[in-house]
Amino acid sequence: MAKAPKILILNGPNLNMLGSRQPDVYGQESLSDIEQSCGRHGQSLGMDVECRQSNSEGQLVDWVQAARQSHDGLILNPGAYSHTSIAIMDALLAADLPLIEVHLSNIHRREAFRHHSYVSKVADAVLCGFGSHGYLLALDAMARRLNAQQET
Ligand code: CA2
Repeated sequence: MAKAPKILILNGPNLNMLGSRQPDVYGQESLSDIEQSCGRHGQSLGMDVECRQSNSEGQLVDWVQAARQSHDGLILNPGAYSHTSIAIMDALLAADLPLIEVHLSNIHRREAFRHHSYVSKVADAVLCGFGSHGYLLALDAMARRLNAQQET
């Protein structure tokens, strides 16, 4: 039997506060609720899901760099760093892993400064506006992508 693909889900700054404030924008669930659903959903798809969160840009860069050796795919909600971080974009380019960017909110319906994402420039796909369900959709898409890769 083939080994379960390892997927790293990274969440950026302030996403540790989910569920505590702005539920109208980001939903009622805590990050821990979302991470548990992702673990269960990943398992149902035959994938091994690991979740981490950091408020620090450098920490996210370090994790992306290391993921090249340890993981088969990345799902990333870079939070506000989406709109500012060339460093995270460069790390993602170097990691060269299947990458899906997720945003809870529809960033295109919000302030103009949220409309541009450096991460979208290097992501294979972008999901936004689905709330926490976006992470599960990203896992579905990642499973499909990795299965297709295995068949070639
Ligand atoms: O919609 C998303 O997922 C965002 O990545 C969330 C970021 C925002 O800067 C991006 O433009 C879009 C902000 C996350 C802040 O999360 C909070 C959660 C609860 C209370 C306060 C902030």
